[in-house]
Order: sequence, then structure tokens, then C-alpha cells
Amino acid sequence: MSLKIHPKIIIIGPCRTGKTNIANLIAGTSEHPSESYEKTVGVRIQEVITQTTVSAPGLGNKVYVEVWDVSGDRAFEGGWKAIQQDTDAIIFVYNAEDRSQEREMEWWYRSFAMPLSMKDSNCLVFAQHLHPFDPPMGPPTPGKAFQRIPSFHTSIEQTPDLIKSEFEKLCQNAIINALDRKEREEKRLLG
Ligand SMILES: Nc1nc2c(ncn2[C@@H]2O[C@H](COP(=O)(O)OP(=O)(O)OP(=O)(O)O)[C@@H](O)[C@H]2O)c(=O)[nH]1
Ligand SMILES: [Mg+2]
Repeated sequence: MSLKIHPKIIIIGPCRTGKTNIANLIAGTSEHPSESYEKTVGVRIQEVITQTTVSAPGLGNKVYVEVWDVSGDRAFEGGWKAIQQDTDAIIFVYNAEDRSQEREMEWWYRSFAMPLSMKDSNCLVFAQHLHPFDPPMGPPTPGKAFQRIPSFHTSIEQTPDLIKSEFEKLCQNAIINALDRKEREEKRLLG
């Protein structure tokens, strides 16, 4: 019998920062940046198969992870409560070329990570570059809330392997969280 869990990872951050491009790279639907910008309407859900190193009775070595690519447009804020539900991990994306977004990220943290009591280990930051950048830089600095959260300078062209490998690592923590979530739910149902 296979153990059915549904790990869920959401990708959030301001508009036009590369969330959809990152989601497509992770899901294997595109290896290149999109030529034109098409804003995400509300949310787009993709399923990604990941190899897992987590061992649990009944859990195979392949798990389907839901990746929710969320629009950065606050006009869709009404749907955020539903989006947050059962989230196991968060990828924050901002535009590294826009310093004002570093300050904005604390707001995204308060709006998503705090209400979910998300562990730092289940969060990840991609400071996305929409133009070529010089790789030897210090880590990005999106603000105090992110001090213990793994943060990387990224772009689809220059760091595709980093994006994929950090996503894979995050998946393992999301799987552990989803297993705990399932166990809590089963205990709750049994009373
Ligand atoms: N060259 C290059 N362009 C990028 C990269 N990431 C994003 N872009 C460009 O930036 C624009 C916005 O990218 P999206 O991925 O659609 O942005 P988003 O964060 O999903 O935006 P919303 O859906 O509105 O929240 C597009 O025109 C992309 O082609 C990148 O790594 N390299
Ligand atoms: Mg998008």
C-alpha cells in the first residue's frame, strides 16, 4: 500500500520577479526565460515528481509535490487564505535588481510565513536577476526575518542547477512536514 501524502510548496513575492519562470524550470516545462511577460492570474498549480530520501513506512522513493505559482498581484489577496491552507514550504522570489523589494519582502514574510508558523528550514529565497549578473557576490539580504533562511542569487540562464537543487532540498523538508500533517490529521479524526 502506498502512503498518500500531498506536499505543497507555494512560490510567492512581488509581481514580475520570475516566479512563473522558476516554477516552469522546476517542473521541467521550460529551460529558458519566457520571451514575453504574462502575469499569473490568481494561482497556477503544477505537479512535480521528486526523488525522496525521506523514509517512512509505505512512502516510496518518488513523491508528487504540488507547486503553487502564486500571482504577486495583491488584487488576488482574497484568495490567499485558501492558498495558505496545508502549505508545507515557501519559496520567496524578489527582483535582486530592485533594492526597494528587499524591504517589501518582510511584508511577504509576515503575510505568509508568520500565519503558517513556517519553520525557517521550510523556506527558501531566490533573489532573481532578470539581466546577466556577476556570480561572485555575497548572499542576498532581504531583511531580518530571512537571516536564517537559505537565500541565493539566481537566474534561469545562470543558475538553473542551483534553483533545481535547492528546490529538491526544500522538497525533502516539505515531505517531512506533509507526513507530520497527515499524522496529526489522522489522530484528530480518531479523537
Ligand atoms: N532573462 C531573464 N528574464 C527573466 C528571468 N526571470 C524572469 N524573467 C522575465 O521577467 C518577466 C516576469 O517573469 P514571470 O516569471 O512571469 O514573473 P512573475 O513573478 O511570475 O509575475 P506575476 O505572475 O505577475 O506575479 C518575464 O518577462 C520573464 O521573461 C530570468 O531568470 N532571466
Ligand atoms: Mg507569474
